[in-house]
Amino acid sequence: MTLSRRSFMLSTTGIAGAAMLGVPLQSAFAAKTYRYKYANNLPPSHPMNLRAKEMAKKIADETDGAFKLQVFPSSQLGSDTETLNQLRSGAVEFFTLSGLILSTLVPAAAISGIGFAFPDYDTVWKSMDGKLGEYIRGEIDKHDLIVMEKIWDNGFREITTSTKPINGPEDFQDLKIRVPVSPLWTSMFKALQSAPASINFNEVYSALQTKVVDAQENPLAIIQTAKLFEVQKYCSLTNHMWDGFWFLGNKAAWDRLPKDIQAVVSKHINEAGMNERKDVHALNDELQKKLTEEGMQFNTPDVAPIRAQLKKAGFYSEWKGKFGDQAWAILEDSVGSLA
Ligand code: X2X
Repeated sequence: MTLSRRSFMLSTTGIAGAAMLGVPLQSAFAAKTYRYKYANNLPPSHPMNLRAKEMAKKIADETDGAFKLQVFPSSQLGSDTETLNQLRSGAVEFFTLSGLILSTLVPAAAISGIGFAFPDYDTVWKSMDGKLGEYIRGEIDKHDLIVMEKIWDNGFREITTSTKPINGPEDFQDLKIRVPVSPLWTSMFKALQSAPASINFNEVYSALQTKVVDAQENPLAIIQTAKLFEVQKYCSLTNHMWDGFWFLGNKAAWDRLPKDIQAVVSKHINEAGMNERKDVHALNDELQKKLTEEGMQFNTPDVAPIRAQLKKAGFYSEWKGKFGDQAWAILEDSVGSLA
């Protein structure tokens, strides 16, 4: 068969015909190839990056090389604040970001980070895959960004310090604690009467090492993979907040992709997110033992008085006012009453 005849057959018989004729399936995708960047703030060994690498390979395979995703872990392209700007300008096409940090652009995205809102993972996934997540994604959509349906897990956050365990509300007093760059985080730790400092994640290790701050809070999977145990002694299991990463894309870059490529890309990103959730959950269950071996000392404080302090300080009523009654009702429908 001559080349011209083959391409004639391809255009008239379509994909199924091409496959029967043994013509490579890549012809089903656009002749153009796309190379997109995906940035995140976590170490290469975190499940987020292990799953991202796997997903990039699956996408390249399934598009016969038409779509190549380059993964940039560890804030290689800049801090979260900088990368969010690059995502908006299109310098970076994809970025995973905590809803609380995204709230500097999309205020409603912080609502899932309200202190002690989620009692357990069941409630997290029911809410984030349900009405609450749908509401937040709707707000993100208004901002020239696209967002994948499945939020990736960061986890329930625990407090580490170099100075003392957190046993109750009094131990938060004047605590020099690093928090991500986000009004909700700062507000929560101010309500606990700490002295929070907003620092992007790429500077957390050195901020702890040089004692710019004495404490930070993150899920165990991060304390382990970012080696924060090297510069922190105590870990208090407060589970004070659940946090997840929205998988965001630059809207113009997304709209440039042919529909068939979009479908393959979003399928694999969402699938990888579901797998990452399982990985993180498993890690957070098993890491206490490993981190103890690394020299960390664990304790499990009673969180009721800590939560009571947040209420007393007006934290919940202040944020209910900021998010508005409608959004707050969606949150309480999902997680139960926060009054
Ligand atoms: O900055 C953090 O602490 C981190 C890694 O958990 C987030 O991205 C919110």
